Amino acid sequence: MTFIADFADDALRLVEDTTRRAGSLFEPSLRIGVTGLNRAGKTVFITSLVANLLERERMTRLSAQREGRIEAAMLRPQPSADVPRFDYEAHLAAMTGPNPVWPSSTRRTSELRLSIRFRRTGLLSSLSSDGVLHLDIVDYPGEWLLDLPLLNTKWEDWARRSIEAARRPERAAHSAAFLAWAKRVDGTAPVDEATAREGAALFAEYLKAARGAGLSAVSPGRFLMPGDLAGTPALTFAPLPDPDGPRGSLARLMRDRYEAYRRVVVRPFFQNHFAKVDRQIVLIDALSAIDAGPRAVADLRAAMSDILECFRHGEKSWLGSLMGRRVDRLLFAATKADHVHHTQHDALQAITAALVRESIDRAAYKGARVEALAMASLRATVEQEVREGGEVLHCVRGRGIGTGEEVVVYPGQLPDDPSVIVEAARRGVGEEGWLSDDYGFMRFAPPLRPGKPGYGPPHLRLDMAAEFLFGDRLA
Ligand SMILES: Nc1nc2c(ncn2[C@@H]2O[C@H](COP(=O)(O)OP(=O)(O)O)[C@@H](O)[C@H]2O)c(=O)[nH]1
Ligand SMILES: [Mg+2]
Repeated sequence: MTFIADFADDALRLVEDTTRRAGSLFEPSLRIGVTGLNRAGKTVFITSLVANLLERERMTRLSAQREGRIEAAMLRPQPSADVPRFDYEAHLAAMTGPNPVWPSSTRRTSELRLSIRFRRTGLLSSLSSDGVLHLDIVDYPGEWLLDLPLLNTKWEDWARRSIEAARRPERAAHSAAFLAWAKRVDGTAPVDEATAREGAALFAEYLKAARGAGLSAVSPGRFLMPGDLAGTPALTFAPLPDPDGPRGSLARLMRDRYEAYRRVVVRPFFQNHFAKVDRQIVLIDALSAIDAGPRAVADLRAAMSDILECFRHGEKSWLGSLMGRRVDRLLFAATKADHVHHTQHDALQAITAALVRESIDRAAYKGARVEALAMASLRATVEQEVREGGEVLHCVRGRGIGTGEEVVVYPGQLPDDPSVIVEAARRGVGEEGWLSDDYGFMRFAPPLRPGKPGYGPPHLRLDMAAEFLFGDRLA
């Protein structure tokens, strides 16, 4: 009986494999990972990208669209049975309804399949049939990517480094309560669950506060984004200044749980989700970091370099065995560029590129094609010039969140030379608040009734992101 069951199972698997292979032969699919830290703009990006691929008049920098070769695009059932569907309809309704609001925040992985039928380019195109490309768009928290180094870090090293990080000046304000706990407890004392839980809670609070204050390179990721794992033993640990202890001690319990975290959280994520991605976009809220000052920019740079590490697995044997395919295009996109006037977009893009450039150069990076872009998934502002004295201020105008009233804001001026900001970040000193005083308070509601038939939601350079991520696959 077992034999037959096994056999049936194998046969089924064989059929599945064959269909998948046949499917991929005639109708290729491309898995696009969309990531970024919480509130970087993943949900808005996916919603607007899909809406603009369904209604394509605003996508002229996507070459297949410009050349009139896209025949149809439609949402189709996704291939992964175990990942929730991205709730496209609800998010679009929120953003483009009669009283537009930003979509509600989500904290888990989700997926959506959009299939595009297009005419091929080239001499033989009249002879060959239409092409079909299935885009599988996967949304996952960037916080989880920052866990990659844990796979290769022993408990003792991780504990020591995490305590050191907590003691850094820019984190001191957030970590005091946790550090006091760490100082108070004796790791060699017998296990006491209440102490472990207290430590884990204080550790998580510190990480969340650091993140809330604009720091980016904060991990372990699930302490910020627990998903379904909140309260499990795998998330009930914290680093100790003295990480060694005998059997049955608190330090030993913490070590076992750190190991469990690596085994049941980090490894499966990289194996099951990350490893399947073909192309990746990393959304970053560079403007907020710039506004928060050099330390936040330095931290963003560190986070970007950690993220970039995840894509260099070709050079690391311990990673290579974990990862299947290899991401061959990677886009770092500074989002919410509609917060500044278009005269600033190139500067924003240059700063983003400079932040990535550093880690690429440092690592003699030979992996994916990496690019930087300044964009807005949903453009919430229009531009306005305001004369003040003899000067012209480049302002943006939009509906204030909450009130819905029109406001004109001068967001400030980014330096033309990106090295000014990158240098200040490297030294960790320099002027706080690059942007105007208004910038930190600035939040616009989505624009009123952006929809026209044939036109998706208004955006900035979203079509350039699309061209980079999959334009070549529509040829
Ligand atoms: N002005 C503007 N704001 C944006 C844009 N994209 C995202 N936002 C803002 O950023 C917030 C977080 O975006 P969301 O997509 O939910 O971030 P996620 O946590 O990465 O999924 C939104 O609620 C908006 O306030 C954009 O293109 N323009
Ligand atoms: Mg989201």
